[in-house]
Amino acid sequence: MSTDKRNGNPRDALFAHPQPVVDFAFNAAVADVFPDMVRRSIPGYETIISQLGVLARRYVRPQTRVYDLGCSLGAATLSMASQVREPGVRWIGVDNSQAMIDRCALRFARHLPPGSFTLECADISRLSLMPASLMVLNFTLQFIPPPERQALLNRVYAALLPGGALVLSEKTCFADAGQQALINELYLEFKRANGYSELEISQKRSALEKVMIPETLAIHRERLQQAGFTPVVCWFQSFSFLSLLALKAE
Ligand code: GEK
Repeated sequence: MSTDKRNGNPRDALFAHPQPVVDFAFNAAVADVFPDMVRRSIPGYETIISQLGVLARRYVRPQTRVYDLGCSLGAATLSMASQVREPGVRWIGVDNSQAMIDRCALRFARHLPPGSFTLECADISRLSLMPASLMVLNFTLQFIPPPERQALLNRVYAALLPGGALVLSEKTCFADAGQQALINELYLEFKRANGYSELEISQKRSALEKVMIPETLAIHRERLQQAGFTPVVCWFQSFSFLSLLALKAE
């Protein structure tokens, strides 16, 4: 397996050879190349991860929980934990991929104080959430079937403490066909610029088609408002990838 010369991460070549279309799954092969895959596939990923530390400084309260829902290898939590100075914070990572949780556990054990974190292999749409000051859905809601999204956001809102926050990052789509086509083109260039071949791009797109369902910014805003969040602010956007900060009143 080749590695990225800059950081030694195994390089994502999962779709480099012709293969039958199979729905994308977060299995061990994906988990092994995930840092490289996510950096080369999500424009602005590294910026969002580092800025999550800044948002966490503002919203994490002493002696409270912080949930990282769909935590993968825990990059969001590690960034937040590196910035938060409040005492007694409990970091909770949840993912329904055992391969991700196993690798995340090794990282948390290396970088977080013993006893400060919990990792759970579970489906976040069926998880009971405890009170928390901050919740993060960093590119996870897009993998939840759309009819289940409102109920999940309602539960996130209900579990947040007054003054708490949700950070919701998503790949979105545009209602206007012309804007959608333009953004698609630019995103293709981003993938090519990051070394993905036409074959890799098209095979990955087919694998994700039924698994990852982007929606418009308007739909996300409406759902968050319906859950009770106000205000809902878009604090980051790169092409169709954006991140929203949604607050629960004091
Ligand atoms: C990061 N947040 O690096 N329940 C729990 N986890 C789920 C579910 C579910 N129902 N569906 C998908 N996942 C991370 C990146 S990746 C984004 C998140 C991407 C998990 C899935 O196993 C995967 O680890 C994660 O959500 C999505 O900040 O790969 O585009």
